Amino acid sequence: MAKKEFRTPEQASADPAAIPLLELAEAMGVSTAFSRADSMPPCPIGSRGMCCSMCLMGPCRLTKDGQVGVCGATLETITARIFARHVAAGSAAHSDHGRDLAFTLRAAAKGEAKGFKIRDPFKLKAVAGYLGIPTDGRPLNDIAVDIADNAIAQFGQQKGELAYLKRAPKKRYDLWKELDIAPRGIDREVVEVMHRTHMGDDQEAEHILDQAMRCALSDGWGGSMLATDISDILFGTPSPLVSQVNLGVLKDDEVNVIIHGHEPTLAEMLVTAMNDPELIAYAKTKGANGLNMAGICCTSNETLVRHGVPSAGNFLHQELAILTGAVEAMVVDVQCIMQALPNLAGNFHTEIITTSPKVKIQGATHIPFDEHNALEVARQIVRRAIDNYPNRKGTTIPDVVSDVVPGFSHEYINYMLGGSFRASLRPLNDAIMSGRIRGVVANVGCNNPRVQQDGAHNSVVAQLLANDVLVVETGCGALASAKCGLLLGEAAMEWAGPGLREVCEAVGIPPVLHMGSCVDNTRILTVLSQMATEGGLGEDISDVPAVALAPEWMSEKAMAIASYAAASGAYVIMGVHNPVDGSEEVTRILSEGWEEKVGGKIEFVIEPDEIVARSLAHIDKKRAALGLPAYDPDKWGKSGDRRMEALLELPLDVQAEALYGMPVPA
Ligand code: XCC
Ligand code: SF4
Repeated sequence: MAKKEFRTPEQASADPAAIPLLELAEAMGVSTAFSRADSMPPCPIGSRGMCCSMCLMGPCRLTKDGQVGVCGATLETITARIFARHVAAGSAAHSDHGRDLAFTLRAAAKGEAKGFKIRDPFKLKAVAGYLGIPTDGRPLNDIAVDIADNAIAQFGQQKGELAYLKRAPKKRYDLWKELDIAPRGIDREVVEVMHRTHMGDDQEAEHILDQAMRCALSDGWGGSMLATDISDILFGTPSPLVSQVNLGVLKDDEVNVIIHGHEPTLAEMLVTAMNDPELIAYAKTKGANGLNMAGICCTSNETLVRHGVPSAGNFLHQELAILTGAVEAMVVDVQCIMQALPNLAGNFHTEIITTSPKVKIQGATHIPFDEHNALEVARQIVRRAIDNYPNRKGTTIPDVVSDVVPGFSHEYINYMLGGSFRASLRPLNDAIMSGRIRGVVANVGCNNPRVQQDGAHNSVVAQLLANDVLVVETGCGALASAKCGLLLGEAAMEWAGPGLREVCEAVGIPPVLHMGSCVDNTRILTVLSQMATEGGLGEDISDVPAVALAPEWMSEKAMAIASYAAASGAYVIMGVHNPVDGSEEVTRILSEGWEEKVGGKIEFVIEPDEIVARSLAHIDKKRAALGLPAYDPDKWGKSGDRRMEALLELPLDVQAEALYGMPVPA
């Protein structure tokens, strides 16, 4: 066997904050996901979707086309089954998060969840409207109980269809009905994937993958969309604010509490507890100057976009944060939490605290909460963190932070483009139609230690901006852009092409919009639906010059998102490697097959340059199909701030003549 190759820190991460900490890990002789990935290459059979373990006659490891499992299953059946199960797990994770929020909303409205209340009555009424719940003259809490009950019922619904499907363009909705992939109930679709992929059931790849689409749609237009909506009702709909991102947000002289995972519920209460004067005073008695909260992954995105709680970074920063030695408590809830954390934390004073009744990790302290006692539990956790502060030894906090302006909900994008009285996406559609903006790309998804951290995210986003593509982001992709300064109006404008820059300057937005956490990819579905129905960009999501990317994905949730995006009509490109590579037929179904069927598709493309090339080609193809002018960067950049800058270089009288049409009097 060839000797294992370990990457240098610079090869492992594009983020300068990661470098000193990866060096420290090496010096300490402790492993991280980066080094573990180097020392354990992926299984060559499993990574291509060729290992079936769905019954005990196997596992059957197929190595070439034509081979079959003990039961006779072909490679395409096996690969499709594995893909579908990943989609089911991802959908289950997102949707279960939505379910818990529905229960929290119910408890809050009934006055049974101390600290929680309805923060956004406008959103409450909008959601009631989608669900057909009357609002006129009714107390907010009564409406909220009805919304919660309706949402909870959609999880267990057996027949009919999910209420939010009608939020898609009519053409899309009709297509789902016609193809019989309109999801009936959220839990039902997950269960049906599990059933159909059990040994001896559905054995036609395309048919299995149809159910994968239906299951994913129940996440995108069901569980995840409800999670976003209910979070907005309970915690507020995001609007832009200023904050900071990267490990430099940790404070050398304060008690650092990191929240990590996905659900905003406990994190919201931690925000309250961390601002409690009594607890701040208590921290001072332990020699700390105050309390500092920061996030990792999507719990971070939730609190970043709503409260401006700084983010310590994305997925691959979770271990690096502990390596700073400055974290008193890392409070985790659900999803994307590495089991390596407690072991690594054992080298420092950091306490890992699991808080979800669903997640226990050996070596971590378990302090479970539910919506009824979240505030109390949050206070208890903060107290523990403070008590841990005197145990801190040396720290290595990289002096790296970026300013960010996150918080672009679809409501805010409408408002900012149209104003409060005529909120609409009209100006965005117009800008795309004129060609100032070439198209829209959603860059989302994880980090994956198999590829350089943030390397692909940064590369594709920079190239897309230069090509006048407006970029919207969520999840760890958004945090990657945040860390490299792309989520800030002025600095990021330097990256934008001339047309995109004009539009962003006119509206006052950065060219990369942070729209929230992974479940908030549903905000992107809403924007795309609205673009498709606003006029001028066709009448379905598949008509819009838009692409979705996950260049560094790793989680099953990313597969669910990719599948619902494709089933909604989007072209999705995923990086890293092709998990269905073992079957040419399954690779074909997900791309050409789905494109013929639903107008959207999934392709796996590793090279960032190729991802960009395919994205631009797709955008241009859609522009041409809509009869829009071909993209021409030379047409733009002669107005807006660029024009002002050029003007300011000229003699004063020329400036005045250009600006006011008359020379300045001497
Ligand atoms: Fe997890 Fe949502 Fe992926 Fe990041 S991006 S690694 S899923 S935290 Ni959704
Ligand atoms: Fe093997 Fe078939 Fe069992 Fe899969 S279901 S493990 S292919 S025998």
